[in-house]
Amino acid sequence: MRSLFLLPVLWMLALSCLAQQPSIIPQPVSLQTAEGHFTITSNTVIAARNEQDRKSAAYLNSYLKEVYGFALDIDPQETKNYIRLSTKKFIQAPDKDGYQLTVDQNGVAIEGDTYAGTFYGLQSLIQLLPVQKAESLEIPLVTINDYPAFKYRGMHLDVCRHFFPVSFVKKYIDYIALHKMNYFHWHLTDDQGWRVEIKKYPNLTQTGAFRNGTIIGRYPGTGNDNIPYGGFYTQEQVKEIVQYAADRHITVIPEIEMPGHASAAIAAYPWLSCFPDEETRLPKHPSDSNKRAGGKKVQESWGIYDDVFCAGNDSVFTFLQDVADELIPLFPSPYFHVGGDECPKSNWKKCPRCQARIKEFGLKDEHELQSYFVQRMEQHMSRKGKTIIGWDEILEGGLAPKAVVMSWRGEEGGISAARQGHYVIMTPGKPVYFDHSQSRNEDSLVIGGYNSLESVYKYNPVPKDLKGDAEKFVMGAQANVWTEYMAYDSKVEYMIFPRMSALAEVLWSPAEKKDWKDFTRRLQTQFQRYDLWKANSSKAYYDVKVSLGPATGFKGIQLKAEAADTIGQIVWKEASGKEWLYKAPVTITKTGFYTITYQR
Ligand code: TNX
Repeated sequence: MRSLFLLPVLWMLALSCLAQQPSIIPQPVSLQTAEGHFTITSNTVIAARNEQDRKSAAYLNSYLKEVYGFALDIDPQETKNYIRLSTKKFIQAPDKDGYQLTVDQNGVAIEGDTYAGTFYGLQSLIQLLPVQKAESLEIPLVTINDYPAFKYRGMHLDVCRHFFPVSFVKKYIDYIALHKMNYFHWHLTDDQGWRVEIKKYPNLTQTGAFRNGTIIGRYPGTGNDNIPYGGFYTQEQVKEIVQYAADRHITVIPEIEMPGHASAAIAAYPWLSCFPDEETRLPKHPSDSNKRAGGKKVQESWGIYDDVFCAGNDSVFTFLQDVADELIPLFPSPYFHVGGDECPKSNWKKCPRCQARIKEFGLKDEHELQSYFVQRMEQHMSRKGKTIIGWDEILEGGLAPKAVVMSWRGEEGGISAARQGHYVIMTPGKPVYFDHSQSRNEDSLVIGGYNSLESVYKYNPVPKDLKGDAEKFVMGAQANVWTEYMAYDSKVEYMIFPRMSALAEVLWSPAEKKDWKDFTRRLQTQFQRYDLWKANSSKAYYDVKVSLGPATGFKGIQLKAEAADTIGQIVWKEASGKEWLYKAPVTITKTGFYTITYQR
């Protein structure tokens, strides 16, 4: 009898211990807690001695102001009640961007190995703060030693299928920073819109940035909304965004798609096509706009289109080099993404100039012509000091000598490139395409496929087959966010959260520290942080999966309910109002109305 009383008490004790554990995502390499706490109030002072550390101080202030409604003074002399930011500058492990964070009764000390390291320390401090708005912010006493597992921790955003304003791009960059990630891959051109101002070719944005309408519903769609749609970033806005990212230790990689996904550019300058006089071929389905009449058009539906950049016309290369030459000074990134994916070869097969090029260079086929295309662009980029990145199709027909490969059609492309001594970034559709569903149940409109939070968490960017020397060529991984079905900001947030938090841990935390169960514990706080940031998020993690089968002896049906984690409980409710905690499959013998919910 006594043990029955004891059990609930022990359970509560266990819960209160859990509550004191910090919930930092990604999990630091080492974290020790001590009894007690330090309290940040508006009297706390940020001590920062040099300009870079003062920039981090300003960042912290902008976060505090936005979330908690107050900012702190900055004074290098402070010895009590301080948050001290100091960068040791390349003392420990210069290539690691590590940091040490100590909270004691006197204050917070963050020591970065590099300025980025100090900034990451600040991100951990931010995650020690309470998740409710308050004027005095109590944080636990901790000692953290931390550095990232992978050098490339990226997020991609397609701004072509749908356009996102500067304000949201900045917010997205903030989300990247809050996850200690360091690359933003900006997909700037595609069939449905050219989104960056190029002064030498004004039509790219005058014409190419706008379409006459957009497909309604999931491809092939139920119609076309016939509403003009578009937008682009001026070069001034690009500079502003790149600077905003740099202040957060994030590198922006621009992507200009070639040779495929070129309809918007071709609509602006038809001579970029193999067949300038041919009108844009439209998909034969309901999403065709009825406003179309002749000529080249920016596409209004999703998919892959045959009208691509002509590989036999030297002016096309001059054009693309001019575009690159205007963009290169705006992007300090060592990398420039040239696309390379999904380029149909049908036009090249029919085009006399492309065929002449194949003959002239003794190329085997159109795949080698694509390889010629990419290599020619690589030579130009490398003269300008840039390393190119391409989707894994750039392997077909031979890789350009120094190209970095983004492996998206699974991991094979990445494995093969690494074995050839090329650096690779892993972005396999499964599990890091965040345009795929997070739920097995009905979700909002999304591209097919199911990438659960758990599958993202369990992902390892270094494939099992890649052992030994080749392993070092895996720079890291990235989630891709294609926006065919994300027309507004909160939908993007819904699709990335919480999966982005899982990816951050994949890329930052050492493999031996990864622990799904503990992640789900910290996730509860992370959901509150999304709320604090006023960011939308998917709650698919709490989905209850229901399956039905015949009951024993075929007497009624048996209903089995499963939930992904052990933090909450499944509650079964009947129409009569009677409810109980679901423990085991239930046999239903009568028609009725049952509600099954998941409660924390
Ligand atoms: C493939 S991934 C594409 C994109 C689409 C995406 C939809 C890649 C390099 N190309 O153009 O938006 O699928 O999931």
